[in-house]
Amino acid sequence: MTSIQHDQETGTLRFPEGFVWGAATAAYQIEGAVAEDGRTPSIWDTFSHTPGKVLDGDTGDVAVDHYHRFRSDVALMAELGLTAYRFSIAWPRITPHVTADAIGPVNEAGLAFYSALVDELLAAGISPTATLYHWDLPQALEDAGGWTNRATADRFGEYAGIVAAALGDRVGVFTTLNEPFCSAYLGYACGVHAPGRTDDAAALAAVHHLNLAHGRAVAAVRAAAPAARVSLTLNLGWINPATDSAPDVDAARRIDGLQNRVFLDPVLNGRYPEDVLADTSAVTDWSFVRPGDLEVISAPIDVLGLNYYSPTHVRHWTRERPRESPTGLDDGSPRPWIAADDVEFPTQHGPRTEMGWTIDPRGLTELLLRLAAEHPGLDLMVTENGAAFADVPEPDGSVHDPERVAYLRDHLAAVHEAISRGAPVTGYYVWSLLDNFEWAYGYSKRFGIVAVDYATQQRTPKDSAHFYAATVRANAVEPAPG
Ligand code: IFM
Repeated sequence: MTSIQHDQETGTLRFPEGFVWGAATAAYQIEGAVAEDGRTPSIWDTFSHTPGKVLDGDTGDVAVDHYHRFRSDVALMAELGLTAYRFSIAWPRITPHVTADAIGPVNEAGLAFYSALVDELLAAGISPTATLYHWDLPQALEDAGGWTNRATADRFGEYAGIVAAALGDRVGVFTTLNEPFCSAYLGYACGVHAPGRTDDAAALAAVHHLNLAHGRAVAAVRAAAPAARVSLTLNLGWINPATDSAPDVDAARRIDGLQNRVFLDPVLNGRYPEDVLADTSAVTDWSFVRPGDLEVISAPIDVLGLNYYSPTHVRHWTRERPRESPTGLDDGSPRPWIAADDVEFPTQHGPRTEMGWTIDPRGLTELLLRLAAEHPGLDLMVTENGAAFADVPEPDGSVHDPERVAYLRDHLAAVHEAISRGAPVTGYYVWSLLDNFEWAYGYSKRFGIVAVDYATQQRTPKDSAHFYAATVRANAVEPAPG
């Protein structure tokens, strides 16, 4: 890559030549067609059909019908000038009869769907990046313990090999897991995501088995598709202690351990952080980590994906006052933060997105610089970044979303800043291409740069899509007008 520029006179931020400009989605959030082509239920089908789990009882049954509309969706991406598209593959479409003991027969119809998608992308000049796991675990595996069962990691490696063998001649990057933090802690500790369990020990077993699954998948993809690059995507936290007092700094250390280092260290350094093992020793003895596991987990990867939305502010909780959570006072329901009862997340003032998430692009710069400093030589990608806002369509369907435009502009400037300070960031994927099923929030939160009318499935690029397209075209971010 050539060096980047910041035009001091115009304020234009020019990105390196060859910078990858993409958009990201995930299978359960967009595909629909949950009972077609031989696909069997995932944990998200079960969870979303369980009353009370998803807002308004929304499900991904139809989602934005991408399964049937993928050709026109790819045409839309081409109109926006995207150079890459990050999508995920629904495991239950590929091996619908997997059990804890055996992967079962391959579903050729499921593979054919993704193969056609990849061909359509390539024909449009868009590079496919395939995520192998974005949370839709086959329900049969959950019935056998899900991510608490080591066999799930073994089956995941086999599934990864099947996908890589089928698509590896055309897919340049395979990402093993998306945000294992969410799979483990939101799924098994606080239960707000599928499978909805609330068991801290199970969540830590899930952490390890997800890490092991990643390692098994790296080996399988390397064997089946030696030319492909392999990556892992983490939603890392930029963790700020409220003060530099020892208790606040220790609160930050704990959250950094649970959110960041429990994934980064085994994958990139071949060990679990001693302090996390000590902090959680009353919950589990970590005996699920077996000899040889860390060698598997730490097989080299080519790219690390970072998903960033919002900063994390922490403070030691003294128990003398009600504890705060990021979006208001803690209501006492289960938390994802295992063995960190004395940590609270003080409310921040200033702008927020519709999710209630504080907006602070500095975290993106700082995380990229941290990764570059701690893991030199590893390519970095921003694999998700974006914002939900309460879009109000005009009568003609157009959507003016100045807050999202500002969010994207500021976060792209933060990426530019990181690159200019030496971070090897090779691409950026906006979350998300389309409005879609936002997990426990159902369809109530819109992250897309393209609006979707859920009644008609009509797609309409928002102002943010036009802003992004102009950015991609220029390979540069222009300053805000005025
Ligand atoms: O929609 C999700 C996505 O599936 C994973 N990363 C965060 C996004 C916004 O919550």
